[in-house]
Amino acid sequence: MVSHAAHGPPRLHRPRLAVPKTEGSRSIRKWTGSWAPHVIRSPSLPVSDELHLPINSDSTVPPVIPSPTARRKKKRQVAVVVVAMGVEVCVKAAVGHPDTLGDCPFSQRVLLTLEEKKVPYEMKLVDLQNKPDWFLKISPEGKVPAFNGGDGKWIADSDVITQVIEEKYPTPSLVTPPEYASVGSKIFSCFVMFLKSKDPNDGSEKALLTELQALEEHLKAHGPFINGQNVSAADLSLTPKLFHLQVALEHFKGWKIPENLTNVHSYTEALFSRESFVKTKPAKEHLIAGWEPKVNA
Ligand SMILES: N[C@@H](CCC(=O)N[C@@H](CS)C(=O)NCC(=O)O)C(=O)O
Repeated sequence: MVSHAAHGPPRLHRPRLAVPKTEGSRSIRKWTGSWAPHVIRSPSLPVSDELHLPINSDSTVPPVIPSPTARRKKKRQVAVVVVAMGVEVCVKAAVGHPDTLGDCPFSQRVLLTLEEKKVPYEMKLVDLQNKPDWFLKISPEGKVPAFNGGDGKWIADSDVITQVIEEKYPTPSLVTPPEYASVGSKIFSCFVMFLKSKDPNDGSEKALLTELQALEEHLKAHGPFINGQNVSAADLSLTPKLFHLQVALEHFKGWKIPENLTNVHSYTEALFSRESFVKTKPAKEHLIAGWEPKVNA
């Protein structure tokens, strides 16, 4: 994974080509300029078919030998190389640490989806405190995640992005059956209400417990995951939110998910220890730093 914390997408330059003297019937061209050659975006090529091109100045471009007539007519030639653009995702950088992955659960949801499907991607960290111009151009609302599937078109919103990823990379399927799609969907808003609440009697804790209890019952009947034996999109949406809930409520309120919700506990343990999650999770201190201003507002 490559991150471009403070910089935008790499600029593309036309190469400077030197056409050396003809050696016998072959003409060898060498790159004399810096990378990169003129690029044609080719969304039709799958990422795995990306062409790996010579990139140092000594590299030899496979010779294209024009006929003598063509050579006379066309003195200057431009090499055109086809490169498949890869998947790119803009995600939140940690507060105060623009080079470190941050604590956006919606960004993590997208990363989890790509990781579970083993789609290679380039991650671009965005400092939301200081949004760069290149980011505001591709995400006018200034929100992460933003996703480019390789065709240069940027899309926002994790609901839309994960749907697009599912359509483009259907294997393994992460489709959640419609009847289970909203399981756990109110937990995050209830958690935020309770976290920000300064009134212990405003019902926000009870509302969160009701939602966690509903998840417990669903998992008991259909688990271990929302859609049974296999992880699906609903789990990948909920897991980062449950991580925020667990870390932030313990830190700010000394509150933990009740022990009797055993299925919820097994669920979070199973998901938090998955490779995809370990690879994409925020550090606890960054998650806490992300919530601090909202809790103390
Ligand atoms: N509904 C959006 C929510 C995305 C969102 O709210 N992202 C937050 C970061 S977690 C954001 O970019 N906020 C803009 C800001 O903080 O300036 C999604 O699912 O992608």
